[in-house]
Amino acid sequence: MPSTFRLLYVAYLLVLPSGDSFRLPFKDLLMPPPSSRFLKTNLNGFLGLGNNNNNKQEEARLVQEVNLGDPVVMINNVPTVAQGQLSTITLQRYLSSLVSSDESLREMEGLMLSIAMACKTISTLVNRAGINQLTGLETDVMGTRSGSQSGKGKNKAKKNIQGEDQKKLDVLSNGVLKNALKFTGKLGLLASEEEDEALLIESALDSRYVAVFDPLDGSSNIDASICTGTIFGVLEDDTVELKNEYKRNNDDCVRNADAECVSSTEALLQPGSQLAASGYCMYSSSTILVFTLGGSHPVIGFTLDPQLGEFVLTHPNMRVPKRGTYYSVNEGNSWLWDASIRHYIDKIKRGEGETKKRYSSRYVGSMVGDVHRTLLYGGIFGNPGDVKHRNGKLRLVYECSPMSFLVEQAGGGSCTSDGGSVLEVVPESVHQRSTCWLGSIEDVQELKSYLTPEETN
Ligand code: FBP
Repeated sequence: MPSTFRLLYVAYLLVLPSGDSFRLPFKDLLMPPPSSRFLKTNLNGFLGLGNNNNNKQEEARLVQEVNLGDPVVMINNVPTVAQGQLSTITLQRYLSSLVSSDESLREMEGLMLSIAMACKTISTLVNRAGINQLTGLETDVMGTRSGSQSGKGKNKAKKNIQGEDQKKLDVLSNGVLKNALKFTGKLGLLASEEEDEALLIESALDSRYVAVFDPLDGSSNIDASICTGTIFGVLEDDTVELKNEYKRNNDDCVRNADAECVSSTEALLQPGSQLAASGYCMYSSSTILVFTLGGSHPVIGFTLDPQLGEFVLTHPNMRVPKRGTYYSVNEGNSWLWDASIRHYIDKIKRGEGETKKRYSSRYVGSMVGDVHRTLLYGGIFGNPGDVKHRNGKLRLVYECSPMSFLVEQAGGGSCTSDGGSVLEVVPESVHQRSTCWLGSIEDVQELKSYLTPEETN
């Protein structure tokens, strides 16, 4: 903000005779010593820190003015915020700067803004869950909750296709994100953890993209207000021709060149390496949206400024530290794990791994929370699978693939429990499960040396 403007603004604060609370600061000035508080409250507003209620609109107007005006300074596709300068780069401003230098990203801009809007809404729903009685299980229309004091047990919790109880917020978040994506008109197919079948959007069949998402990951933690998140992935749709033929035939079996029957939801069953974008939004002490557009684009993070209601750039170029000192896995299942995995975790716990440092355990039980911490601090997160659940608990299409794509784009690594690449697994169904490890590149390589000793020795 130009210095003349600053001076004008301070003058504006000092001489304003209006009847609103600005009198307060003026009054404050007259009564030293709270002058520092006056400076703090108002200059904070001036600098966009904004904890002086009256300055909010003024602040939003100022930031908005800046947002629309100046192009974002990008260095190697990474938006730069000058040292000490507060970020006034909102998600909207960042995306419009990207599009101004690469028109082919225009559709992705629209998609990302809709995803962000949905995440803002879900963030509010999650934050106010207790206040709005949105905690607890989704029940059937009869409305009596199973096991409730009333004892009318007929009604039972609704379950998704994986047989998991659906939380009220699972269903609500699913509705919010599904509609936000549908209304972009840029997606012909959607797959969600909370939808039994893939959703074909007739009005946008020949769209360039399809999307996959877990609307509220870690929802088993929601009633305890522990962090949860939304996970999403966007894929290019290489089956537009097929889907148009499907529309013509009105039959779900369309023959491809090899006369094989190809379902109209084929575009959703692509390996993670084909993702055009992926990310998550974490609902915790802050609401943070982290995503990548792949290619030469960074992994980038925006924090929701509750005052501006805008996602503001806070993590311009997220890189996973090469090595960490944390492991994040549900050790409650360790007795069911393969020996190689038990051996690896045992070694790093005792400080007998490659670094000879003892690793500490950190496990929230919400993939988004555990992956976000791993992205920032390094180390390794895993859902390894075990003798009871060979393929683990996580879903390949809308949990493992989008998160592995993101972590690898940030310089980290990922693998399955047999040491293979998560991103090369070709899904056979939308809800198939997969084992999944991801984190610091050196930690993932060390793990792989236990999983596939023959390859690494
Ligand atoms: P959903 O809520 O989307 O079903 O999430 C699955 C999840 O809660 C992940 O967030 C988490 O990493 C994992 O399951 C926890 O699994 P476990 O109960 O085996 O520790």
